[in-house]
Amino acid sequence: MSQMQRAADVLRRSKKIVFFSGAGISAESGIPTFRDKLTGLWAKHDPQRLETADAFEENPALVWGWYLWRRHQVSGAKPNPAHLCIPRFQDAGWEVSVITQNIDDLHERAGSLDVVHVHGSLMDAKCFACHRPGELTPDQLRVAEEGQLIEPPRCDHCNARLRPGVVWFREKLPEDAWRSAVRRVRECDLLISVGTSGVVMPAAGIPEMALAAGAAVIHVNLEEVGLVGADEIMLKGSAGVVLPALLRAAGAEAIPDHHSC
Ligand code: BV8
Ligand code: ZN
Repeated sequence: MSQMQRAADVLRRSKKIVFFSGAGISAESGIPTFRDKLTGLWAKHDPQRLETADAFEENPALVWGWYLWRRHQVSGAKPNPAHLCIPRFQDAGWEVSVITQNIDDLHERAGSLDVVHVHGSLMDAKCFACHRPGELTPDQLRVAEEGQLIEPPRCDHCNARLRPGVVWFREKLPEDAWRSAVRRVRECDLLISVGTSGVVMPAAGIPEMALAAGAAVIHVNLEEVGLVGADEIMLKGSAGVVLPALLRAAGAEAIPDHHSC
């Protein structure tokens, strides 16, 4: 029995599915993954270095400029067949939720209704000091070119700098997001991990958490990921091809046989 047939079998026997996604699911939308080299001004920077409160304190204009550029890239991108396929699992009758490490809004723009962002969102800004949310005007969102240094706006309440509403390294994950992620993982029958290198903790522990709770786990990735349990299945390939193929293999006949699921 092929891995795809095994996966379709497990899917047919499942009711509650969690899709756990990383940067790889947005790659086919043209959003660089963390494994891709940074380009432009940031080429000489290591994302893990830029994604810290220290880097923001040291050079707020560099970090704010980088996030504005990433937000600009995302607003110019479109959900790809992988994002678009996930709501079709819901249409076909499965109970679906998404837990994403990504800070883009491509899952939402693809029509996914239950999306948990464990690492925050590019669309949010908050005060670096008092943590109150900050509203950005269209003018404050304007970024002319890659690599522009942009001084962040100030908090209306305490006048400290605004920062991106994302989780940086050595920062706690948002309690409510993490709690709802854990609940969904513990209640699911199947977790489909899509496009993640599984390095950054505690999010990277989610597939193991699903296995420990008795769920099956399907990995969708261009590369083989290390399987630890008998209940793990590896579907190698790009997410935009594999997810539609999985849905068809599970006999969700309603889905027309074209790429965008
Ligand atoms: C925490 C938001 C503690 C921002 C991100 C030492 C010192 C300090 C901390 C640590 C330490 N050692 C470990 C830690 C913990 C640290 C950590 O895990 N570090 C790693 C590097 C070892 N974690 C933290 O710091 C976390 N916080 O621990 O706090 C604490 C506890 C209590 C109280 C106070 C503090 C916070 C981590 C969150 C960091 N923020 N993002 C932003 O995006 O700018 S992480 C960011 O990187 C992503 O969110 C994601 O999590 C990670 C990147 O991983 P992926 O998404 O998987 O992307 P990647 O490019 O790596 O891989 C892409 C994959 O897709 C590949 O496998 C590729 O093959 C595949 N692919 C590509 N194309 C396709 C595809 N697959 C299918 N189809 C395709 N087309
Ligand atoms: Zn403030």
